[in-house]
Amino acid sequence: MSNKPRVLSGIQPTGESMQLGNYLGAVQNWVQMQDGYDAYYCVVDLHAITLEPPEPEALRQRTRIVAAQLLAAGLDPDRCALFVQSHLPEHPQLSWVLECLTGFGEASRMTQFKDKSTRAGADRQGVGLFTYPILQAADILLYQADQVPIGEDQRQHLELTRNLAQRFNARYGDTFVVPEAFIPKAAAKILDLQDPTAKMSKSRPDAGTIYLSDPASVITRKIKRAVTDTDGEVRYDPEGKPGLSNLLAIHAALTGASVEAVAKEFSGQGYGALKGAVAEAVVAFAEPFAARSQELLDDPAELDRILARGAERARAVASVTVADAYAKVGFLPAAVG
Ligand code: ATP
Ligand code: LTN
Repeated sequence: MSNKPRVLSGIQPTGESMQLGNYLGAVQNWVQMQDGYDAYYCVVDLHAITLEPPEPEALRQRTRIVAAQLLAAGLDPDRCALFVQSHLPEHPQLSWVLECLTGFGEASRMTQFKDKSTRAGADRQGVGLFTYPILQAADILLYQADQVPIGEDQRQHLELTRNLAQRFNARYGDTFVVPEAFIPKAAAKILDLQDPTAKMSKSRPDAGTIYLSDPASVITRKIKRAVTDTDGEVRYDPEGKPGLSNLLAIHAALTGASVEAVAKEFSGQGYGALKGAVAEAVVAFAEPFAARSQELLDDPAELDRILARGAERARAVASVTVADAYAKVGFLPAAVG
């Protein structure tokens, strides 16, 4: 067993591709953290049926697509456990116990639940959307994760996770590591290109979202049409100039530069020059990424083997945590024999 700190994170198999915000806000850090950490990464398919459930065949395909894209982004199955949430019954097993420790009001305060249920119409929503953050807490606590690389929109869910870990530990004795959010600086919230008051998301209109499977011409068009402002000055100012600052953040996150350095490089040039450079940087990443993803998808048997191996490694950790938590709660152990 490794004595490195643990990292766990998850991504939903919603949509036909990851969007740029997923990569810059979260997945880029997943890739980097494979080295210093004992790393567990999960395609959270149980979470993907909390809104309008997809067609079964589409869900299977999307799960493979996200897995292939994570590998194309740089996850290495020899250096991390990449697995599918539904392959481990331990996730809902722990989730149930945590649900019983969560206050109704506490769950009601989750802003993502409020946003998503408002968008879909509250009375059409299943209970799963409400309990979703508690399942997320189980995903994290099962692996005793020290760090959870996520975008800004997940901060509140991580806070709930920490509270549940502390509550369980206080009631039943030390059981769970209390995890910390690992949120990048400039790329924590990549904004919608058409509406820079909202985060880029798979569930928003296409024109403002860059899918990593978009062809080069589509990526370039979306960036050239990104909403900015009219004062013409290139300056990093997320409050006053959200659209322009978003473009600077995208460029910085892809090239490894700071937003200030990018702003300096383009100051005095028009927005057109910056947009051209951002489009070039995104295309330079997305083109080889899409080709590699497709190669991996062309061999679904190998992909499934990688996921089976990941699930096996995940189970070795998750089953120990569930057994410990269930014993502490007082569930009678099943007798052997
Ligand atoms: P949906 O739009 O369907 O709600 P999503 O695009 O937000 O999905 P998730 O699978 O829910 O994607 O998120 C995966 C990871 O990507 C999370 O850590 C999340 O915080 C991060 N993320 C998502 N959108 C952005 C964004 N616009 N900027 C930065 N990080 C993001
Ligand atoms: N709720 C997250 C996805 C998610 C997750 C996790 C992220 C589910 N389980 C565990 C980090 C750790 C979302 O909507 N982006």
